Amino acid sequence: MEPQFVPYTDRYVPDASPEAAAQTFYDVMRRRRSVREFSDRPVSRETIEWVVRTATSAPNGANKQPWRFVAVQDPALKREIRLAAEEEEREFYARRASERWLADLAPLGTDEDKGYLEVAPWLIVVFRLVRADDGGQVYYSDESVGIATGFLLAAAHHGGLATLTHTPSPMKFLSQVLGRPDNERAYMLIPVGYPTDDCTVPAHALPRRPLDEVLIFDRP
Ligand code: IYR
Repeated sequence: MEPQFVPYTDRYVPDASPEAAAQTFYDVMRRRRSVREFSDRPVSRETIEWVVRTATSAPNGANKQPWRFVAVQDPALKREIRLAAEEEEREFYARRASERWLADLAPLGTDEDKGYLEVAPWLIVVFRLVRADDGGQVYYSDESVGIATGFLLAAAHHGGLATLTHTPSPMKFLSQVLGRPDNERAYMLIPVGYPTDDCTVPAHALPRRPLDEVLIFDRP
């Protein structure tokens, strides 16, 4: 197909300088914390639609958009997902995880109890397409879905909502419970909602490494 181009006119121009605008965004994003204590305060379907719409605006391989988002609100379905996830997690904590992995998780205080999967008003399950629905190729689907998921987390946070990047492994049960076709692979399970009033988060995740450790300009 011949390439066609259109003028890039709908540009986003911040009100502030790049330095100030980038810092303002940092001040928003640095306050995102993964939350495991959700309240049952409702979140509208329209909010979920905007958040997922933002995710679908992500750059991706050859614009194949190799993703699918299943937003679960039905209590019976959330319960099914919780029970199946807890089954995997029990196996993980009792047998699958190495001693080293468990030691690395200790500061987070996580365990196989995933009660929040029933409390959060929404569970967004992100699926990655390994083939298009018509059997066609997709490209860089891991990278594409990772970027889209990042957009989703940022959009939810920007809207004042808490999220958790939950990856019970293996996640095949999500395809079964949600009746997804076999060109889709569960990628991440993301509870979305509000933290409880007395919500706590692990101190362990802060502070972040200093910038000069992770950002190198040119050649050292
Ligand atoms: N999936 C398990 C274990 C777990 C693994 C990592 I890496 C984390 O950062 C947090 C938890 C669970 O959700 O408990």
